[in-house]
Amino acid sequence: MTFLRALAVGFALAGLPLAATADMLKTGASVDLGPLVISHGYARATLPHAPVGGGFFTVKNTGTADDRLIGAAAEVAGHTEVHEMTMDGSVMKMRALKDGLPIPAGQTVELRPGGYHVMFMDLKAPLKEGDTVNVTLTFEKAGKVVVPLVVGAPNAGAGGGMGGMKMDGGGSGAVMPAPGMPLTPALPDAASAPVAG
Ligand SMILES: [Cu+2]
Repeated sequence: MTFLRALAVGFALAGLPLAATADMLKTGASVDLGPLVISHGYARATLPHAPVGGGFFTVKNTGTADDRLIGAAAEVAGHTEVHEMTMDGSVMKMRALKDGLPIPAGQTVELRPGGYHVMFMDLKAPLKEGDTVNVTLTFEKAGKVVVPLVVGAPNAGAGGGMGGMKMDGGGSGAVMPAPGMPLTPALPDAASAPVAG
């Protein structure tokens, strides 16, 4: 394995963008739920035996009342959580939003790599590029809706976000190491590779 190839593999494992892929990003159909419009749904393909995967979409609240995303579920996962990812210095951290994700009236909230996302935990099977994953979202006021997420490349959605570029490269599926699944085996340099943006 050449160094460049090894580096590429390392980047893929780390969820870092190899190249701008925004133009190729396929997303699911828009879904209406009362005053909410949920669109641009996609997920990232996962490696075999990867325990977790990330899902992303945009929620527009066209109403006059605030709402809140309080839950998510998918058949592909043992359980699904709504997460927030933030940068603590150069370290990516994420946590479950115990009080849900606010969707303020008149505003649009984007779930994207490096930011808010739904996290599929205890995956029953890998998320395969080209497949569609249906995620059931529960909103505090609007209720439940099924949203299709088109599975893209492992780095789908990287590098094309609007604003908040410093968070790009946050492969949500890659920052929750599981036992026996090193993120960047034998690639110490990958850990310090610059984050795009
Ligand atoms: Cu997460």
